[in-house]
Amino acid sequence: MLEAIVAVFVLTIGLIGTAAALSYAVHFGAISRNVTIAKGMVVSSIEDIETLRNSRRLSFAQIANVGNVVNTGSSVVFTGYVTDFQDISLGPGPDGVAGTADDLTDPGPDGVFGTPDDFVNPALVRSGYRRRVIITDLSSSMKKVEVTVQYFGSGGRVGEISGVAYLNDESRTTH
Ligand SMILES: [Ca+2]
Repeated sequence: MLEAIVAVFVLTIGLIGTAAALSYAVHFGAISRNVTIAKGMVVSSIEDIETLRNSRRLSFAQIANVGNVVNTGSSVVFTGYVTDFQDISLGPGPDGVAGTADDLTDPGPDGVFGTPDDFVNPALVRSGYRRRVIITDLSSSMKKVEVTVQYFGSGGRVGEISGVAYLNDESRTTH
C-alpha cells in the first residue's frame, strides 16, 4: 500500500514580502510554528486523497478538480476540488471531502446534512491558512496531486508550502 502513493514529496517554503532582517528574527518563532502547522496540513490533505482512492468511495476518475471529474459509472456524483485557494474548514461538509465548495456547510441543529437547517458556518474556518489542491492527469492511471497551503503571519507576511504526490490507480497495478 505504501508504494501506491508513489513517492516524491517536495516541500518548498517561500516567504513573500520580505522585511528587515531584525524584524524577521523577531517574528521567526511565530513563522516557524506556522510552517509546522502548514506542513502538517499539506501532508494530511495528501493522505486524505490517498485514503479516498484506497477506500474506493470515489472512483479514480472522480478524484479531480472541478470541471475534470468523470462521474460516469459511479453511484456518487462528485463536484471536484476547487481550483483556487480557499479557506480550510474544520469539517469536510456534506460530500465528506475536504477541499470542495461545500466544506463550510454546517448540518445545523439536527446534525444532518441536506435538511433545511443547513447553513454556511464561518466559525468552521481555520483562520490563518488557505489551501489549494490541483490534480493533473498524467495518464489514465496516474495523477499528480499538488497541495499548497498558504499561511498568514504577523506583519502581512504570506508563506506557502507545497507538497507533490503521484497517485496511481491502485486497482490496476496491484494483485
Ligand atoms: Ca467538502
